[in-house]
Amino acid sequence: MKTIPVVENVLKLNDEVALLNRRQFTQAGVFVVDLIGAPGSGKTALLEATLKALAGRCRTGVIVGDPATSRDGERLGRYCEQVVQVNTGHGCHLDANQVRQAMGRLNVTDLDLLFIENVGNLICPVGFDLGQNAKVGLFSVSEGDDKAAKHPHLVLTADVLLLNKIDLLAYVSFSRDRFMEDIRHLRADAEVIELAASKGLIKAWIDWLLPRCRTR
Ligand SMILES: Nc1nc2c(ncn2[C@@H]2O[C@H](COP(=O)(O)OP(=O)(O)OP(=O)(O)O)[C@@H](O)[C@H]2O)c(=O)[nH]1
Ligand SMILES: [Mg+2]
Ligand SMILES: [Zn+2]
Repeated sequence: MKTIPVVENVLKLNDEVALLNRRQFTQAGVFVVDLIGAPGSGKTALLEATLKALAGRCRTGVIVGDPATSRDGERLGRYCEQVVQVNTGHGCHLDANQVRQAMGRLNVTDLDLLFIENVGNLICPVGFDLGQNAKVGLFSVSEGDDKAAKHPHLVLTADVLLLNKIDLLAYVSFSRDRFMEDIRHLRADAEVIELAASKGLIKAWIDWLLPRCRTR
């Protein structure tokens, strides 16, 4: 009987390109953060506040993925010279090759810290290695307190979890206890930082970031 070839690892090519990206980032001495969160959870707001807070302390760049528009790139370009927008069209995540192409438009050797704002989605961005040093999972209180439990792969693989929009806690039915209990159930050692990005309440996040990047 004829043997049908089976492709066992569809992510193999992605992983090979991610390895090249990681090597280049390491050589350049840049710390790379892959920021993953649902649409509207506040990824760009967090990066706006972060770039503002790090100005003069750390040389920053951003690769930002969205299906369409360069709106986030324009928002972030106000705070940082090196910004590249990637439009993914029908694609609901960034892959290592898109990041590699974007890297070609940046001077990574001039950066200490590179943020990758992934496409708003809590599912497949988690599975695509981009060559990052840290994967950051962003949730927000307006999405509901069940999102960590529903997206265990992000909780299990993120280096740190962020809970944004805590200024809205009084206005939405979000149980912080239930959210934390779900996370602890999946992973007792998970680190969770609370933020209100659009209000500039991001100090604990900056304290997490700074020791990880080379500062001037
Ligand atoms: N109240 C409040 N609103 C926030 C906060 N952070 C972000 N927002 C608002 O949430 C909305 C979405 O924020 P964005 O930063 O565009 O979200 P995003 O995750 O980048 O969205 P996509 O790129 O479209 O996936 C905007 O209206 C922000 O002003 C916060 O901490 N508190
Ligand atoms: Mg955004
Ligand atoms: Zn996808």
